[in-house]
Amino acid sequence: MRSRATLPAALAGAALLTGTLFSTPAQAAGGVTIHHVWFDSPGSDNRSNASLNGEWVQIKNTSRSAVSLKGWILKDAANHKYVFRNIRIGAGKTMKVHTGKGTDTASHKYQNRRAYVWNNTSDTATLTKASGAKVDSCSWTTRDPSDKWC
Ligand SMILES: [Ca+2]
Ligand SMILES: [Ca+2]
Repeated sequence: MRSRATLPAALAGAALLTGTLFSTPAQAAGGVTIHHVWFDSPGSDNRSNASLNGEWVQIKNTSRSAVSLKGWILKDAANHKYVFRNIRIGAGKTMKVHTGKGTDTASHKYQNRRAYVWNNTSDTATLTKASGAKVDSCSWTTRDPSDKWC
């Protein structure tokens, strides 16, 4: 029993060590993903600012170092774009990009829109670098509830 339990732990340790040894600077610089999307704002979509801000895309930096998001773009399938300012996302940190108006903080950004951007029926959120190079995307349909873990 005891020896069985130690084997997976040992393997996990080896995998962790391997990951550390073979991690390159290029890999450390990447790792920003679309983590969670709340595409159907809670309650009726009445276009109030609170409702607009109940619609958001959360990104996450899964790498071990901060990543500059300067000029990066978050867009929907219809090409409505949100361009990130000269900001960084810390290692392991998440950041929500809300649809409505608000004052940006480290972990909450606001598109300052007066209309919803993420379709409730189906849509795709795409994150690209300033160059247009795709970083990540996440799609959903009516099969998903009000949100999608990507
Ligand atoms: Ca929506
Ligand atoms: Ca709704």
